Amino acid sequence: MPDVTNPRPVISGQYDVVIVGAGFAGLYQLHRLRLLGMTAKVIEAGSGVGGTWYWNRYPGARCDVESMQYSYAFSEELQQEWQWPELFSAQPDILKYANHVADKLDLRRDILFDTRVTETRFDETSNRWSVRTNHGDTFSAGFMVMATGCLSTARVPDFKGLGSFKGSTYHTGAWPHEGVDFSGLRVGVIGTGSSAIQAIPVIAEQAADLTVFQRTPNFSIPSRNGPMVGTYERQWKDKYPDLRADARNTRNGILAYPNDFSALSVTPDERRRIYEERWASGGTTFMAAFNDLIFNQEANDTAAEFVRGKIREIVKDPTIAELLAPKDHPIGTKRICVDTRYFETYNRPNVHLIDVRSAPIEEITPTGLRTANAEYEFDAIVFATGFDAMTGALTAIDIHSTDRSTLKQKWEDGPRTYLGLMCAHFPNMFMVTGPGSPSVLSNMHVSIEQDVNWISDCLAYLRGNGTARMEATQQSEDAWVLHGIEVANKTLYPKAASWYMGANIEGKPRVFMPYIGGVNAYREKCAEIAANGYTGFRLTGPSAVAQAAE
Ligand code: N01
Repeated sequence: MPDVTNPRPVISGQYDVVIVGAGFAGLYQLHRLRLLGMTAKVIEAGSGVGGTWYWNRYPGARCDVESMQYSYAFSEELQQEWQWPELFSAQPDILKYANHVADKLDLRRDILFDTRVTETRFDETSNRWSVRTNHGDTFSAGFMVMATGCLSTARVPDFKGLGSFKGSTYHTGAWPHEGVDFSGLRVGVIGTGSSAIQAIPVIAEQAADLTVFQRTPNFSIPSRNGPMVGTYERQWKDKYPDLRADARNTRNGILAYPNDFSALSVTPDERRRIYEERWASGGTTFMAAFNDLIFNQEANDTAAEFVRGKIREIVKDPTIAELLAPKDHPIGTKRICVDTRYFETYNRPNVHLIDVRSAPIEEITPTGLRTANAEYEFDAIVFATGFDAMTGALTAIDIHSTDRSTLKQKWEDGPRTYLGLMCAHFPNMFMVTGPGSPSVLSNMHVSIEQDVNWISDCLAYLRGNGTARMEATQQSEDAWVLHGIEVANKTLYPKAASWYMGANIEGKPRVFMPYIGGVNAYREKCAEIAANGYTGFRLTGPSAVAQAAE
């Protein structure tokens, strides 16, 4: 259906590749295709580039991978010229960077903004995709690259009375671009995930009164953010290519200087010393204190208890401290959070914590919300309730397979892919950081470059070999899904009701979605498959790219 709220002339066109999304994945993919001399159109729902950093503008939004690592590595010129103002970058600085890259590489001329892809169909005769948008546009492309992001479908739970609230409501993942002034307001925040943990300390400073509704407490480590230190920046820039290569060969794509020994192999005093050291240096590298924290419950318990102890030290009210101390999942198995004075915020007189595990939210009311225990009045409610993660953006599009089902139907029992890059019965459709790839368990920039490079090399190979059609075989997909489950089951991750498992959405299948075998192992596997002529994929027909270029 054409978008009648925002009409514009309908557009059509033929391209070698249609890319969906202009976040860091889509931008780099466009750049790589241009270098290959292929024609491409990027279709982007937002009015600007940046993906997740375009939408997530909530107060305090910041990346918890440090700035020197959370950036593109493909251009030495770019990584030398760009200067990050802080050790961990704030959302406006990351968005500025995305815009700088788009301008520097002159990418905007091939991006169609304010447009959503709604439906795609593969024509088996021409081996081309037809792509439709919410404006009624139609594009034909030899290949599609879905650069739709892993956390791009903001989700508000289906609360009774939603919409009845007379005040303002916000979702952290779709924040107003003009910002929000909470001064003097009574604010309710629902959720205590990464977004809430960043937003709460900032909102608390502005609002007259802030009430946080917590269902599951989260482990959070102080970021120790600060201004970029010149000597530190220099250390990185002097050795960027080597350090980037080292990062690619780690489990998470982040240089975290892990200790390669068990938490149980040292004395309690030594263990505490190591945890104190990691706590003092801050950030997600806390989990690299020992090599078995995600594999061994007993080892994990030592880290979890250390962090619970810190929460009890920081939070003055022992009842609140106990509510904030996570006990229902191993540390790190729900995405570990990184904060700036999060736990300290609960010592403020204008901040209140309500446990909605014991007394769930029953209804949003015209004046606020009601839990099983009490009624609360607000001027504004912030939904920090997360995303339909990993699959939501893809299943929102009617992507039709060659066997008459849609991707949404195929993934009814959980996502199924080969390497997170392709699916059986969806020829010529690649995904960047798709489910079944390390994606959200890694530095996204590292995984994006890995996937985009692999896809681009693959497209060049197909063109060079006169191949029109490529798809994952059912057998290779089944084997990869099984392998993903086996690897996940060797860790403690499946023990948590996390969004990695689809557990944040009622009715979503409980399947561990990202690949936890490690960025390094995944990278090797992908390289080996390509080197062997794309084993596990079926390659057929005359070149679609050549046809498109004619
Ligand atoms: O979302 P979440 P997020 N009643 O799903 C709660 C990345 N990120 O936007 O845990 C009451 O983690 C829900 O409770 P529970 C990062 O990968 C990165 O915070 O399901 N509460 C939870 O507390 C992150 O993991 C950065 O019991 C309800 C919260 O809402 C991911 O994005 C910064 C509820 C949702 O937390 C998502 O983070 C921010 C209900 N009915 C985000 N439904 C950085 O790089 C849900 N909740 C720093």
